[in-house]
Amino acid sequence: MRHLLAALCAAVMASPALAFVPQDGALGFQPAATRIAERIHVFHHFVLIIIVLITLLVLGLLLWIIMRHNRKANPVPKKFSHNTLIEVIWTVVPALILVAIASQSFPNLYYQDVVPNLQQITDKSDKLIADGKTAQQERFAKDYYPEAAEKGFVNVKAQGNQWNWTYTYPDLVDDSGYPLEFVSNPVHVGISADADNYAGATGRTDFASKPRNLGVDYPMVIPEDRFVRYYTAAADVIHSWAVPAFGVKTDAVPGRLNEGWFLVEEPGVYYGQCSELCGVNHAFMPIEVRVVSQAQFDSWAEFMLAGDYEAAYATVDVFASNEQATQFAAKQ
Ligand SMILES: [Cu+2]
Repeated sequence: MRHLLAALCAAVMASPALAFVPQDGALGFQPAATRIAERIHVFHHFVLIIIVLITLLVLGLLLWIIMRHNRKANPVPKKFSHNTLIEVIWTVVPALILVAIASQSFPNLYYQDVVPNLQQITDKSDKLIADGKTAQQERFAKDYYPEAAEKGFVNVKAQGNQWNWTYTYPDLVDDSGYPLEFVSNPVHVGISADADNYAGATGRTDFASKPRNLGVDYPMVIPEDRFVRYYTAAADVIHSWAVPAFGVKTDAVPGRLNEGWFLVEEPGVYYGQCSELCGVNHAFMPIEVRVVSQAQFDSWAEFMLAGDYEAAYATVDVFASNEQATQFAAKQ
């Protein structure tokens, strides 16, 4: 038993990366890797409870009417058509339910939609600490990460193309002043055997091990514990940049720049897909995001700017877990 445990530990320690991918036969969401996704999951569970209760109530009413008010059980029906009390109830109660749902939904919408003002976060956190409001500060920090706010944004633009993504890092510029920009291509298009063919052309050995129709050759890379402000744009038709574990999905519209934000605490490989029907290869423009330590991110950026994509990829191939809890589902 001890040997088995040791072997298991070794296998876990040696695993190159935590991968957040859809599981065969799984139910529910992928684990939440951001506070945005956590809040979406909590809201989902809240609404699910309401839906179940309403469905049970309607089912109960139906059964009651079928049993008690059929022709056999109730041969002489009463002939009234109005009941003020019941009409007030079935108007007011649904309205209150909607108000309850909105009260949970609107703060979440605002939270994910509005890119936070980092200076305000730092100021507010400092003020709460200065005022001795520790509990309040902790609650605030859970949503707004004051420590990360001090480090500023990492900016990334994701441009949808028929059918791949171009990632641009406007803050990472080479000696000539050009920002880091590269194309992220799928390693499978359709059947999985394609990966081997594609790998043969590039000399890469890891393509076949990537999850089918989710892996890319050069992923988007971001540092852990940093506010990421992402922009979406499109070169041709409408695409949508979406990563389920981040709780993020933003349309990429030609001629328009959309924006959003997220912050990931747990290093790992996170997968998503284009989520707006964009043409014949819509199913084959996957999104792969690697969240790594700041040091790894910096050396990745250096290699990418120097044009050595393979060396850059090697720096983000393996990384350690921060053991950050992800909510509501088991990690792979
Ligand atoms: Cu697309």
